[in-house]
Amino acid sequence: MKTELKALLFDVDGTLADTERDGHRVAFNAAFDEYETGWYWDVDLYGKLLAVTGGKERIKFYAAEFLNNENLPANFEQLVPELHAAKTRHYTQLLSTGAIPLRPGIERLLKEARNDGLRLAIATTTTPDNVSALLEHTLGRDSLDWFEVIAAGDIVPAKKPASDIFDFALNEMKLAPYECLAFEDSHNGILSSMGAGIPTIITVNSYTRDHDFNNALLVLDTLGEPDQPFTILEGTANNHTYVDCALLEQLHHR
Ligand code: XBP
Ligand code: MG
Repeated sequence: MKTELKALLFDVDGTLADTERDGHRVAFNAAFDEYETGWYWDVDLYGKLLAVTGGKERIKFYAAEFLNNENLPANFEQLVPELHAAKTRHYTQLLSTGAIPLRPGIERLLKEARNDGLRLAIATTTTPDNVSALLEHTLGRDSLDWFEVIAAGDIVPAKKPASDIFDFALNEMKLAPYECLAFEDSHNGILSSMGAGIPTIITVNSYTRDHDFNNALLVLDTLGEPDQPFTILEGTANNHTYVDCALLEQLHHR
């Protein structure tokens, strides 16, 4: 018996929008300047730091891996949440300028899915304010209501690659994983979504192009648009050139 596709669950950073290099990274550096830490995360270093999800966790990982203990401020443990709050302020301010657009196909697919009666949710490690700011400044304030659940940040104790954030969203929606599809962009992301048992479609970005996406339903460069076809990196898409609900139904029934 075929199971009906009922819901789409989206990651945010790297999936809805290319936020890491020109968004989060820039905001971390602005916070480091504000607090005069003397730290600077360049594009390459930030790629290494993305191994750890969550901003507070990433700062601690940086300190552990890239700084000598004697270079750490005495009040480091207390400083981390302060730095992170400043980073969130800088990041949401940056988004309010419209600096970061949605990735190709995202707006089109979200609207089509809503029209087709598919339920929508978000599952991300980023701070809830960041999700609201991105949606508000790309799709408009009303778009927050398009998502039945916005599962974000510290709402679960264990961030991706743990499956907790997707488990949380499924539980809130009273859905089984096989009734859904997830959209992710990274190795940690697919470990989380597939850990929750949700078949997953990947759109890569410059930081995640070489990640291991074993068992993804499909790996693409973007979701594509009618006039801007996707490139398939792994899998098959039955002659489709962009991701629409018809393709999602086919993938889901495989
Ligand atoms: C996204 C992240 C986030 C952001 C920073 O991972 O790792 O930590 O970089 O967000 P994913 P905060 O896309 O796999 O959910 O600073 O708000 O924690
Ligand atoms: Mg991501």
